[in-house]
Amino acid sequence: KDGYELWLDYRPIENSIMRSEADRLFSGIFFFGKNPTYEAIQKELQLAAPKMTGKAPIFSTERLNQTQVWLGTREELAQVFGLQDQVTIRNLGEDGYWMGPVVFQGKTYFTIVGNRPVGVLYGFFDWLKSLQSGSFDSNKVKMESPKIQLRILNHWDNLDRTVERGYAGFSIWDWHRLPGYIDPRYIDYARANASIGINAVSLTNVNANARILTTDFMKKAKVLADIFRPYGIKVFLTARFSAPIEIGGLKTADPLDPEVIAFWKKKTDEMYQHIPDFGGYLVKANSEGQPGPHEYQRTHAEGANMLADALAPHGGVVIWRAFVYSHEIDEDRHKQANLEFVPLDGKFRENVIIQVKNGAIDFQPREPFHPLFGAVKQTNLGVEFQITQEYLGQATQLVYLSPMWEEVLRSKTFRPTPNSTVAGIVDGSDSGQKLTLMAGVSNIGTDRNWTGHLFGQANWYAFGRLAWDPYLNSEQIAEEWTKLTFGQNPENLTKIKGIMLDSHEAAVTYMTPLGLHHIMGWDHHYGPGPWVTGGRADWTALYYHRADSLGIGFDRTFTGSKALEQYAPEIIQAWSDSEQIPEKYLLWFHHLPWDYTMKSGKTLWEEIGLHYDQGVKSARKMKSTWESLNGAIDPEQFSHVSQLLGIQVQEAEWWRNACLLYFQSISKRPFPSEIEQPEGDLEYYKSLRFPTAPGIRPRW
Ligand code: BDP
Repeated sequence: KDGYELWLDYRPIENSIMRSEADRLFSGIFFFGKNPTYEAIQKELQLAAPKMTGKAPIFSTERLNQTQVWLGTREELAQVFGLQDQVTIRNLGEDGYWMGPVVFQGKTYFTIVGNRPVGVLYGFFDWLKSLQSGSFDSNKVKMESPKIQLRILNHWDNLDRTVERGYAGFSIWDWHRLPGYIDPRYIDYARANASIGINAVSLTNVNANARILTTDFMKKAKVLADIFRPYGIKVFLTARFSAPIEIGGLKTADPLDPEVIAFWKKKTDEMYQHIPDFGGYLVKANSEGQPGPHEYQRTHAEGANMLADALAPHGGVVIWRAFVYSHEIDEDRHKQANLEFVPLDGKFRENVIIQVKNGAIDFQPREPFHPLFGAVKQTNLGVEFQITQEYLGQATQLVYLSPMWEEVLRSKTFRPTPNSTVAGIVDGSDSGQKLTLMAGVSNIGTDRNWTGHLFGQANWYAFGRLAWDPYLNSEQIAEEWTKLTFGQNPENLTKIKGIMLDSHEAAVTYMTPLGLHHIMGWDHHYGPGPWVTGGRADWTALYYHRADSLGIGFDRTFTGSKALEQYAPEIIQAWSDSEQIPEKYLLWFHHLPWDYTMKSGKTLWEEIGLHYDQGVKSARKMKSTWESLNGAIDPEQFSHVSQLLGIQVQEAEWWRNACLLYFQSISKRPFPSEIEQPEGDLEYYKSLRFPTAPGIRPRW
């Protein structure tokens, strides 16, 4: 098994009762209508049924005698039988589905109904999953609808097929051979996304190239949009703010300039001619050198609204990123998004949503939630997670990210209501916002298994599931994915789930324990680099850990950068006290003496050492648990992960040794005696170079 099939690797249903049930149901499938989405369902079943039951499915042409399963929209069913009363789907929104038994003239039909065909598709995938994992019950009614409207993957893919922070090969979008050549991967990609509820994709890097907005590229993007449409997936593109200059021949990109306004209107109208359901633009502006409205003394709102007005007549949306910071501003990078966006609250159009990274710095192994959540009242906010593991061992390390995302989603913001959470803001239940979004920066590439590391697939899967329902728990998601990927064996399941659920804490512990952050290698962010300095300060490790002879950590309290002030009073109160703040965030907000007494009674220096060492032990445990699966799972899967875990253990040791030697050179305290002594000295670790680390920002 090389991993290409992802979680859609249908296999013989193990439970015999379930298998004969599937056999019966697959022998009479009837669709109440005809459309490309139902055709997609048929194709999927043609693929799945023979693998699951050994027989091809039978699609019936009449709805009664031969039929066992009904599929259709509420409207389609109603026209034929007036069945709408049996299925309470009406309130389940555009993407929801109802499935369960429907009795007609004394016979029971297992029925999947949506308000739109795509709801039927989502229900169908859920049904297959329940048959596959042995939990299906034809007498049970199940209703589901996503809590978030836009469940979007953000590809950071360049037009030359390099991928910014991509660790699984090149971009799957073969722009050169589009529109003429359709790579079968495009269809498999759409199937995989639809099966987990992802309904939008931004195809191109946020560090955008204006050429994607030329007619030639629109024609290429159109082909992808046409492929994705039956699967309920809309296409978004990244809009480079300076496109009016670069491809429009204008002298300015000032968002209030009439010619610029006309340029975007015309571009957008043309886009909709090619892609009638085009989703809209994703924009990174005035951040890390990207052009934006600030060049013309205009605000982010003026920039976003100009694009929003061009999209509004077509129903399109502007996704405007809050990841803005400038090295010209002498402010803790942590504070800059709130400084920009809080004063603009209420100034954005209804079809603008601000996409906020989960934390204020940048996809660190662990970050406290971003202070913009809860700080605005009349601005749509979506959350952006990074599925690609830029700062988390890239595609060599097994780090199951769902627990990290869950931690953020469940974080209490205390605003706008005392019980508000990030999830409640993002899904609109606390914030009341109408437009909702969860974005995931894709980890997908041309590698045979799509994500480089087999367990990278679990992160793609988990992202889709959490975007559908941000209140799901990571264990349940891990269990679903593991069953679909490795089968049902309960012993294997317990082991694999255990590895997954421990993996994030393990990585944080051997990389950046106790609230340390951004101490990775220069630029590629691979491996430890706590000594990194020089150049732009807020890209260096020294800026973030602030270790000196007295202690370590970034003081963001009232005595420091005051970033903590951007949170709700309840948080300020608890976190400004080094005794009360959860230790996992300690050095994120406090600069403390090396001899500071921790909850354990040990000194901070000792605890840093013990944490790094514990991280290594956890990585070793993951590896040894995996080794015990030898012979119990597919050999190719086993060997792939086994080898990568071997590297992960070495990297965990590398992190521990490099960081402790470096911090020791500053703290001037001895290694805690119980820790293994490093093999090399600090100079050795500093001398290591990784010129071939993948995913580096292209310089051209
Ligand atoms: C950082 C990446 C950089 C991205 C940037 C972004 O290092 O390559 O361009 O985020 O999100 O994590 O725009």
